[in-house]
Amino acid sequence: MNATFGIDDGFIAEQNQKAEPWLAEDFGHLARKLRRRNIDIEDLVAKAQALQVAVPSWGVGTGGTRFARFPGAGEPRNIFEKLEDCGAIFKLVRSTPAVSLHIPWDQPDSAAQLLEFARARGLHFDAMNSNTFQDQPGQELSYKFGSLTHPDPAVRKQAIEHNLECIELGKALGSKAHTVWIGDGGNFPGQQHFRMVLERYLESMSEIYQALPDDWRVFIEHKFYEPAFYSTVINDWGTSYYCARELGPKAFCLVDLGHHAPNVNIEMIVARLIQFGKLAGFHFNDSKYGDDDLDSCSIKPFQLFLIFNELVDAGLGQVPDFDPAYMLDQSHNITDPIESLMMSAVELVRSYVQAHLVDRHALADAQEGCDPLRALATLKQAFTTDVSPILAVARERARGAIDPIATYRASGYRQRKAEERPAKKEARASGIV
Ligand code: LRH
Ligand code: MN
Repeated sequence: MNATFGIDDGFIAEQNQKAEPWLAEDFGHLARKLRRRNIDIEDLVAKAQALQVAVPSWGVGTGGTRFARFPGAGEPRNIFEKLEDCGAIFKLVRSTPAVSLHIPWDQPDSAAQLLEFARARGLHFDAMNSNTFQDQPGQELSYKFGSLTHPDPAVRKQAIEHNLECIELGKALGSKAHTVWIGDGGNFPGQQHFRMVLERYLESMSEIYQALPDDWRVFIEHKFYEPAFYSTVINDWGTSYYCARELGPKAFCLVDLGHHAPNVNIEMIVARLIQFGKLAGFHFNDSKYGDDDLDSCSIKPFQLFLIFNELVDAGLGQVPDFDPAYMLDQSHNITDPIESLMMSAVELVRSYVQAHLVDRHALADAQEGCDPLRALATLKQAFTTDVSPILAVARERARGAIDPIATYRASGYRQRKAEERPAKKEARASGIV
């Protein structure tokens, strides 16, 4: 692969110089404010640097809806160009060293070559993702009426084998987890026997479970609807939890924030899955209506803070084997995906650091003292604390950008990629998908 443009540390340091004076002032001021709360700001910088988030390989290309997709300039055309963009994001925000692959979208010719390419950019591979919600060219049997729960055992076998291939590839790439999301369900009352299809799901998943190496985990991802619009086999956390328990200690429940009906109390679902020892981790995004896959923290920032409040409380409470996977799963239809992913990664770290600002003694006091307003005020004090200087210092000390978006735009990365990656002629749309 011939040399391509990349953002170098020198350029980032140069851009940071402009911002250092005001950052030092803001950081000093915040340090004094937090000291009054007996909080050492350096502890929070360390926390900010500790949070690691995985970027979805499918998130660096422009997303779309069934109505249209408006490709941007310099779209990545293959997994290597996707990793290049993930590398640029990591260079600037320093909290995204992991990439989650989706198979077969990212199927490499050589796993070793892909691993080397990733490592050269400081990247490693997080959970693998299988795909039995689309039919691939040349695929023998269709997933039109389901995959792991399809009435035809041959289709279920085909879907199981695909998942086993994903795990084999993941082993070669150093991944330690496999995410299974299936769109199986029905569009009509009577189309599926609800109890039968769940039995079939467990039968199929137990074959996938058996193939897991000892140090791997399988993540079950529930979703309340879409692509099925009447019933979905794995539709909520309760069904996911039941299946994870039935499958065994290596099975866990993945919470994609957009996979819940509006106004569902997701932070309480997180607390339950933590308590039951079955929280796999997250696909972070935001939404207003359905599975909108909007940028994390763009619609409901307080909800994201409340979720991290549960995670930090569990972490401080030394909940055994508490090791949730943090992944973004977003679709960027109108923004530069790199900018959206950087801003989302920054907002996850922000919510995590703010959750460490919660005065847990005061909160417990208010809870046990039946003082709801004081409890809310204790959370709000943390949520309304502007921790931006901490996040910027954490990035800068890790040779990242104080202002990732401004530095990215100043680098001209997107324009350079537009030159390096001439756009493929898009076929004329022939109707809505
Ligand atoms: C399903 C989902 C799943 C992925 C896909 C790209 O809505 O969240 O995690 O496989 O999006
Ligand atoms: Mn998801």
